[in-house]
Amino acid sequence: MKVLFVYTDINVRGGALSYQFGIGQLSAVLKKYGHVTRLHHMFGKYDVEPLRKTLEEYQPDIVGFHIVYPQYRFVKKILSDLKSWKAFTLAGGAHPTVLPECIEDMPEIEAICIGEGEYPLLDLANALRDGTPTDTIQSLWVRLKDGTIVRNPVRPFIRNLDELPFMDREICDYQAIIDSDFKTATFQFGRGCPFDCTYCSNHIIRCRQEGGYVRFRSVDSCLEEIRQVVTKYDVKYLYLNDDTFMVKKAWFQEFCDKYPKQFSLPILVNARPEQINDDVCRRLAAAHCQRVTMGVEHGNEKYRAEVLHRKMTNESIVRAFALCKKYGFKTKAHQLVGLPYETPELHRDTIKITADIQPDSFNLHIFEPYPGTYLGDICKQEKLIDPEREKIEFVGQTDTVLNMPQFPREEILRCFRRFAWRVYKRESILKAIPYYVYYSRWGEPLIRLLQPIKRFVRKFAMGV
Ligand code: B12
Ligand code: SF4
Repeated sequence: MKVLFVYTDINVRGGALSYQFGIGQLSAVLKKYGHVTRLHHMFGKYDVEPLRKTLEEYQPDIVGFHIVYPQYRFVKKILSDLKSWKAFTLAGGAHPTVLPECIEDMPEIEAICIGEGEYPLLDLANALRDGTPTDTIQSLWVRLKDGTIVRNPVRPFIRNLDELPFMDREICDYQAIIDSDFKTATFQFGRGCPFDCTYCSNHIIRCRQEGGYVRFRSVDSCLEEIRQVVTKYDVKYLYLNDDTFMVKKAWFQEFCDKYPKQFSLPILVNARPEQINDDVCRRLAAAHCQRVTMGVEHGNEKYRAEVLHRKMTNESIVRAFALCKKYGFKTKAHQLVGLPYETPELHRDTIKITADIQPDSFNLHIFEPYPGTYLGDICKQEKLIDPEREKIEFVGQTDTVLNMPQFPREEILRCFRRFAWRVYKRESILKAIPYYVYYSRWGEPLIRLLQPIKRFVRKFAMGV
């Protein structure tokens, strides 16, 4: 069977191309069992014409959309703009997993996949090839001809990730993706996260399937995947994009022991501040770690614990960043503003903690409520979402859809734009200025304009 994946990446901040691990994994499984795959990546601005051409030329048997909530509106637009769909059309990804009822709003779609899609999609491709029923496949909700929806049970999480082939990176121009992010290849060695942050979808995704959610490939298999990627592509950095790289201690230790014996490329990792200690840093240093990214998200301890369910002290955050710096790692922080119940006074605590930790770089996001998540549902119940603003298209996480009298939109935008200045002005004016421009209203167009020299801009602003 010929399968076409559609990955929409529209109005995403920063201008770097991205590799969708889910599609890479699905494609590898399909190919292993004799099916043929192709990817259509709609990047930047919405334009359906190239996809129309691909459909005419490729004539797929199956079209599979990957959907995250911020991209959902574009997928719906594609479905209605292209009207008649000859192929079996389905969707999977975080949004259909969290909110499978979205199938009701996509009449052109024949099925949605809840949770991991490797085996459901393989079963579907095999069933279409063999002419067997497609409406009894586990993990798929399937729309019948009369419009009724069959809700099949969802299969458990895949227990052993090593049984999956390595992700298919040939489905896209993978070298272009590496080049667009400063020669960085990304890897996802595990799945799942044990924490319950209320703004994130993990706490729902975890409940959709039975079995253990947090899993990793074996270290040897990860090293083999790295070897294949660095042999084939021109790579300078490896970004190990797992939500929580250090969550399984024994795995983490084995990786840090074995990696430097085989590779010398710097690695970039994600962590939670409470996971950082001397032992972890020593191991990371041995494994050529160059940067540690940590979510701080909010600077007010009580607010962070009660509203975001991130129960860590400010002291542990400050200590974690200081320790990383001591070991010579670059640090990056993720922060949020414009959250439910937040006030400008509470946001000042986020400025304060970021100024205290002085990360080499940071990402400040304006909170976006994802339906079905704990915080997304609170926004809905408390009618915080402005229906008019929800219709507007804007670059992700640079504006708000919330209408909160205690923290009006204009104030959220002001906080967003001035954050970098407030954080860096005392320590480094040279850093404060480019960041200030980046977070200003001209930041996004300027980034696109500066694409050819962005490596130098980054070196100047972040020192990496
Ligand atoms: C790595 C990652 C990224 C990377 C990689 C890009 C990508 N799209 O994967 C980067 C940093 C670029 C990124 C960007 C964004 N991300 Co992100 N990301 C993740 C993360 C941490 C892991 C995803 C992953 O790779 N998992 C492993 C792979 C194997 O699983 P998977 O992608 O889910 O795919 C499996 C199933 O979903 C299913 N499946 C997926 N697609 C399809 C299609 C078909 C046809 C079928 C049958 C099945 C199927 O089968 C796959 C294999 O089992 C998740 C958190 C999480 N736990 O999911 C957030 C997450 C997916 N991201 C999220 C968001 C919002 C974004 C951004 C919009 C952020 C922004 N504002 O810029 C962008 C959107 C980019 C885009 N166009 O999709 C949200 C989605 C929320 C939601 N409810 O929809 C998540 C869940 C995190 C969160 N905060 O809740 N992201
Ligand atoms: S630690 Fe990160 S990935 Fe895990 S639940 Fe929190 S925000 Fe989501």
